[in-house]
Amino acid sequence: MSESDILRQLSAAVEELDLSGVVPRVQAALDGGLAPAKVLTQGLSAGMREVGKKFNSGEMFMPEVLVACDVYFAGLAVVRPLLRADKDDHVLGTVIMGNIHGDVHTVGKQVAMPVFEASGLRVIDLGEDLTDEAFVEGIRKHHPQIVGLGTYMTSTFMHTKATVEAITKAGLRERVKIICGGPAVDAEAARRMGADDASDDAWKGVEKIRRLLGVE
Ligand code: B12
Repeated sequence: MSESDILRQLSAAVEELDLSGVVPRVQAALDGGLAPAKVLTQGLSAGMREVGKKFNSGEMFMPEVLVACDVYFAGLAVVRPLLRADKDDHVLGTVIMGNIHGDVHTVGKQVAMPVFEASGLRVIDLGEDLTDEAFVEGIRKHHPQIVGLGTYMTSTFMHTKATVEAITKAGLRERVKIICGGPAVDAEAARRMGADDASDDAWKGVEKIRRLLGVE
């Protein structure tokens, strides 16, 4: 089987909600010599991206999206330890990720984090429904170059301003770039609220983070 056929099979496992088939497929791809990063970005994540498109167009419904996430995570569990070993020598930078106060949507963050990891970023998950102070503490503790704000509702996206102000007040704003993520974000509005950028797509988010880090 060609490499592109194997990658298509991995993507299909996620799209077809093949929970029992995904791990053997991932293992076979790795045993066959496919790079772990490729298995994730061009296989499993490509499938998850299709699921997102189908959800937005009404071809798939939320219960199916949640099963697709389970399939994705089952495959990811096999690949993730190998990626960490792969990437230790050439980490692009550290990202701390967390959901802004009042937001408990977890799926988007859980999809975005491995996409970021696969692109060479070290990712630290601070959690959900975080106070502004938790982001300030996260910066002090982990020394990230990037702060990823998970904002999945308009109300929590609008809270960006307060979170950025807290980071500024703590004297930490110059040390980090701030990017918002979620379905309701807008880059212009994010900048007006003091952040640096925003993305409603993890893969485009990686490009934006690379630009913020100055590594085109
Ligand atoms: C599943 C879901 C829930 C689940 C969450 C389960 C869970 N554990 O996550 C439950 C049922 C709990 C829930 C609750 C609520 N929800 Co809800 N929910 C959704 C739904 C249907 C899907 C979200 C999702 O998982 N999408 C799939 C993921 C993969 O997409 P994503 O989040 O956009 O993530 C992608 C990118 O944004 C990016 N990304 C994600 N994070 C980050 C971070 C960074 C830094 C970057 C760069 C990129 C990035 O990467 C991902 C892949 O590309 C959306 C509808 C929608 N179309 O989005 C509503 C939605 C987000 N919910 C909404 C609402 C209003 C609520 C509730 C208030 C409902 C209610 N009345 O009770 C509560 C509030 C809960 C709270 N306090 O947070 C609204 C928000 C509307 C708005 N604009 O304000 C939406 C848009 C539905 C709607 N159309 O009304 N919800």
